Amino acid sequence: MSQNPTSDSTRPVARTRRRSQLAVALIAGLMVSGLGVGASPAPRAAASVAAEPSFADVTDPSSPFYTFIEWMFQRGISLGTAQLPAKPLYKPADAVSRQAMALFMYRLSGATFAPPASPTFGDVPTTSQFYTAIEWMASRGISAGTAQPSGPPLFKPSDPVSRQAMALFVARYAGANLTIAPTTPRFTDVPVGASSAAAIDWMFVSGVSRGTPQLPGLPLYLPSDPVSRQAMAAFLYRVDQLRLGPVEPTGTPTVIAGGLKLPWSMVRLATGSTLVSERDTALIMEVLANGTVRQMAAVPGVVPAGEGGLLGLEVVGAKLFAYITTASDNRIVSFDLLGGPGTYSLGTATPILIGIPRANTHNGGRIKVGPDGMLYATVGDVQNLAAPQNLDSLGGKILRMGLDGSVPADNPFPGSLVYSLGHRNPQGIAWDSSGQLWSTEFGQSTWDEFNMITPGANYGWPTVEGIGTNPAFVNPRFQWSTAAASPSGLAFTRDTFFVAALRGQRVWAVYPTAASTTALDFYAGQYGRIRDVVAGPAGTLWILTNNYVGSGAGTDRILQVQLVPRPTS
Ligand SMILES: [Ca+2]
Repeated sequence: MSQNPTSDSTRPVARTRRRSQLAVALIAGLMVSGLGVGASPAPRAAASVAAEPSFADVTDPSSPFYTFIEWMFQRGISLGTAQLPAKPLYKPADAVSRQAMALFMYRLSGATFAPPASPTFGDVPTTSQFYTAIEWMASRGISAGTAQPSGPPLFKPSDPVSRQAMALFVARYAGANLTIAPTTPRFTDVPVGASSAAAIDWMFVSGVSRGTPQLPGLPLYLPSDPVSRQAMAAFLYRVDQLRLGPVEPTGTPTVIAGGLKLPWSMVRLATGSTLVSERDTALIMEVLANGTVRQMAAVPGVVPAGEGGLLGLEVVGAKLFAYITTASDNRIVSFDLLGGPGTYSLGTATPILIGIPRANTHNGGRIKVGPDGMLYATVGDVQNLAAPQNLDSLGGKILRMGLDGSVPADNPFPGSLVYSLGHRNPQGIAWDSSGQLWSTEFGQSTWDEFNMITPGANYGWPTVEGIGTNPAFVNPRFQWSTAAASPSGLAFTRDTFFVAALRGQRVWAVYPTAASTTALDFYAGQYGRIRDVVAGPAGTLWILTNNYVGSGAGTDRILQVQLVPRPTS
């Protein structure tokens, strides 16, 4: 072990010393190059700097790591090695041991964790001073250790942490989707097929590490090198910033796939494939991880007309659900999802909910499974103004059902699929991190709505459009002019809602709080009409366009955009 974490483990964590209590000095424009961490955007949130250095061996405020190491101290993540009565030592150039890293990440998480009575790892007994932190790593799925032919896995607590292992640990900690392999190398020394390539790619796109510049050419990541304690400070600081609240799109989107015809909904699968519905062709297209698009299946029974056709898709395990317009109704059908990437196909259709009214417009059509495992569907008023306020009609509602179409016993109206009523044409639903459901809804000619959905609540249509004064109806938490929005798909990722705007031809980022809701628009007019948005790989956002006209090759695309923390004011 090349550093002494004893005091890191035994001294109390300074939980009360949070950044809000600290004198703030923003260190802007930090450039860290040639030191294994790499150039990165300047910190977006203010890092604090104490009146005098906290460590005896990190005293130069102009050092590229000074801010991050001070942050480690102020945040209570590392108090260094005690040198009483002198200041502690941080030992910035030392390698980080795996047990110290476990402790740092555990403290960063702010979690309180009760470790199991029996050890998970063969080399970390309950008597280890790092036992709680290392068991927390295991419980969070951040590290499963090294499997042994017999007996429990080994954690190897004294080993140094390699930069590639670090990438995997922090990406898992941050909740990055690591199932999709990168297709573009970011670093000279990390080929796309490399072990940990997805995690290292996430380090790049999230801005946690941009490697060591090698001009000209791609930077180096140095995956096998040990992580120094100063680099660890920078990594954890940036990871912490990623988790610090809302984000916004930045930069020019990249094209993931093209050739689509009026796509309506997309579902990203854990296998790396993405399934996309095309409204008028009634085809489900499979977008492979490398961007190749193949026709996966034609959904039977779809009769496209006006705004109806093959609309929402959802996948749960090996079941695919589709919201479709037929000759006689809108309905939700399920299929077995067969095969795998490149060979996906559908089994026989099983209708799980028939008789949803249909019309030329206002068909709703979004379906998603919620955190409660139930299937939710948005249904428009189907041009029948009596439907939204009539509990016996499925029109103008958000519905909640079991995966077989059954009525959950805890729905707000006994025996009814109705979850909320008084909607005009809701086409977007998403749940925030607390499990609260939100929805986007097309207004008639004045106000589009962003609603927080409460079971059994009435959202006012057709009596009220947008924010009104009738206490019988729940007001939207935000409203747009229909010219600026006409909102369809809704996604929630990284503490931020994203709204796909059709007529508005842009992506809205929405930030609701208890006190007020703000919204910012991005890419207005640049990519045409936007139908859907979903969380993309590595903390990105995917955007689905809706512009195809005519009978030639498809012109709609899936775009990927980076998300960065919103600037703090
Ligand atoms: Ca309303």
